[in-house]
Amino acid sequence: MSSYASTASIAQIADRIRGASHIAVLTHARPDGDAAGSVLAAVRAMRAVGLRAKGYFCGSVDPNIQSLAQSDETVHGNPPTMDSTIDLALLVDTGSWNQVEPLDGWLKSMAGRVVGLDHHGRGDPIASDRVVDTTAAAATQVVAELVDALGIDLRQHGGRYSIAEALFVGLATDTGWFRFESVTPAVLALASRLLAAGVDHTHLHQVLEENGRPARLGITARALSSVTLHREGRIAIMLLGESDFAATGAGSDDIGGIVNIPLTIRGIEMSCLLSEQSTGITKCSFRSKPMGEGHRDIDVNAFAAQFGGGGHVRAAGARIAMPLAQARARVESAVAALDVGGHS
Ligand SMILES: [Mn+2]
Repeated sequence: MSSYASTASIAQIADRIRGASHIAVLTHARPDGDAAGSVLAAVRAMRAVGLRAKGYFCGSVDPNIQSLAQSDETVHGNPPTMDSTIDLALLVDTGSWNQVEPLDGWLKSMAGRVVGLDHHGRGDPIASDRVVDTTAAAATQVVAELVDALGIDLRQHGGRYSIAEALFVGLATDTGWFRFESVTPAVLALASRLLAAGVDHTHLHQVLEENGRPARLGITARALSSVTLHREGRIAIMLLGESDFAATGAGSDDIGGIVNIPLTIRGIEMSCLLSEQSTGITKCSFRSKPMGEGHRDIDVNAFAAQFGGGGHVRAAGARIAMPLAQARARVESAVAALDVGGHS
């Protein structure tokens, strides 16, 4: 995992793409806004230069996110059926075998014919040629460089939505709609270009953030009523069991963002949401917030790594192959051992 870094330039990735004829664009299972936005922007850009390209999604896909794709832009399956004429795979927003598990056999069969664009600090050498830019707030920031290298206008459409809109979705969702520390002048400069290219940002916000099912209220209430505070109130843990999903009619697509709610409270610097996916698997989401000058903030990427997961300093996740009660015990003991409250 330590050698996960760029092995190629954007220009070299663009050359590999121009030299291919049929490209599969892949991302991590259960694609979020950045993963899906990266896939859709890349597919639209490749089609605009005359290549055959399609996005492949694995695991459950939030219907609001899926609604951003044209029907012929993506294939969904577990694993999806891969066309035998595909001669190059582009992997975006991940480089970890454990995030592409449904496709690992196929990806291994494509060894040497996989290129990657990512912004995560951890990963595996799945893509021999890859650009890993950990300073990018979103993978779509890296994909935007590829679109520019291919010489494609950001206003090119895949039907209802443009390349610019797909790039914006990744940039906005991975920065908490431009709130996180990862927001730099480069992020806002790209956002400015995207708005100038016609992005309807209030429409995209409505589609992605104001479009929940009523069951979301019930599952949110259950998550909040489960909160326990640890380490003198610095760390919140919330638990959702299978019975909570059954009682409220909610599914795993209905809980996005709930993990952030405890961070609205003064003094809480880390929030954990443990949700039982099915008997034997507990999905864990971890978030932290900056506590100001001189404070040694919690790195949830490092925290998640203890459970085989990862992500970013402020947002990470893991899947623990245990039922909720046992996963809770594992996370609570890791929380008890965490070095908190110090100064840098
Ligand atoms: Mn991302």
